[in-house]
Amino acid sequence: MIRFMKACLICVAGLSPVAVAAQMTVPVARAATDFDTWRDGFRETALAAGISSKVFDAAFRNVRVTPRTRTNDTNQPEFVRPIWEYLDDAVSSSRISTGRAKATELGSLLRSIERKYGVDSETLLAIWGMETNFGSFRGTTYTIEALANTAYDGRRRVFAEKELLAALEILARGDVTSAKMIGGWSGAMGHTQFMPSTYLRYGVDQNGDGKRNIWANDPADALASAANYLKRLGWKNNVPWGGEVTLPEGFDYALIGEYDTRSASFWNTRGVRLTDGRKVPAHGATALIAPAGANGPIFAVFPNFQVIRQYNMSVSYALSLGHLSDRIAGDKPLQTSWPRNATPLSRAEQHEIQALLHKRGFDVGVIDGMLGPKSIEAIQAYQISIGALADGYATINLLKLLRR
Ligand SMILES: [Ca+2]
Repeated sequence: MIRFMKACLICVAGLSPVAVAAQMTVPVARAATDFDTWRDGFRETALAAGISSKVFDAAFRNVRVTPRTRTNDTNQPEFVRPIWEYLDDAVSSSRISTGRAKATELGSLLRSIERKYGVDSETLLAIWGMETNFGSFRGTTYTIEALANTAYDGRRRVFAEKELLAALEILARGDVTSAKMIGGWSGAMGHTQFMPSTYLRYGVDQNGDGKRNIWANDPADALASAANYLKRLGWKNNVPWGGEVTLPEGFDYALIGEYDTRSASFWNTRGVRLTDGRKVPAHGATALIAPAGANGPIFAVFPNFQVIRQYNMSVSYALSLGHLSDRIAGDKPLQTSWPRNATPLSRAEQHEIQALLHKRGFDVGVIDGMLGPKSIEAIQAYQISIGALADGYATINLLKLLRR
């Protein structure tokens, strides 16, 4: 284990994964044999799927077990990161200012993408900023090696092997050479961190050189590809994703919930307002979400929010992306502060909350330690049943109540 951690420090220091693997002694020597077994089996799958042996063997020529991929994959944080910490990083002042600078620098490119795909430049800049800090952290891992390690590791084998087949198809087409197919350890590639299957489906050639090149320093193809993806997911141009709102005294918190969509007039009649005092604008099905409960900011979210959620399933990601795009466009920071002194819950405690709610007959959906919209609804139902404020927010106190 100590050896493993040392190896990881070495790889942070900049040695290539292959060099790191070469320095590992006993554990890797054993694992490598198993890796070869996995690779030979997957080779048959790939050949049956139409990948030529020439493409496969060239793509896998120096691919080894890499401690980088495996440690990153297994060292998921034990505590669930509070949404405000996520937003602090994602919507930092330097990211906002870089986004504004890029808006000027790449104005004509962004306008041409917007005309073609109907996705505004601030949203694209926010994606670019969130994914790779505007292209500055596009990863250093050979995508085949990244995915091969995930597949070999076993826990996400089906997913990783499907993406590997897509990556091999990209190489077979000659869209990029294996030397240039570089990305993150998860297998996401280029400026907007597309998985290989996403690239095959949504990648486009924006700069007109006949190739869909999301790996180049020129971000044109990657940004247009992200715009194309959002468009295909149903993005509506010139419509906000949502906005922070204020609630009137005595508001019924049971109405809050991502699945509980209503018309703007429904919310306006009940006294909901944007933080600048304006009425909630009519942009179709609108829900209210309270990601940190009644003591944090509340948001009205429109259909574009759901488009972002399909792009990346995390609510923290979707809110950060939306808010970053607003800030790049010149909007103010959030008006309500987050409950920053709240004790973060661990994945295990969230799991326990779900299990205890389930035991009491509340439908939490899948009991997986992740509190999605279904679990939030179950918390609200429980809160209503005990006469508490139904904001759906999971806290240590809620867990203590459930344990009784
Ligand atoms: Ca191109």
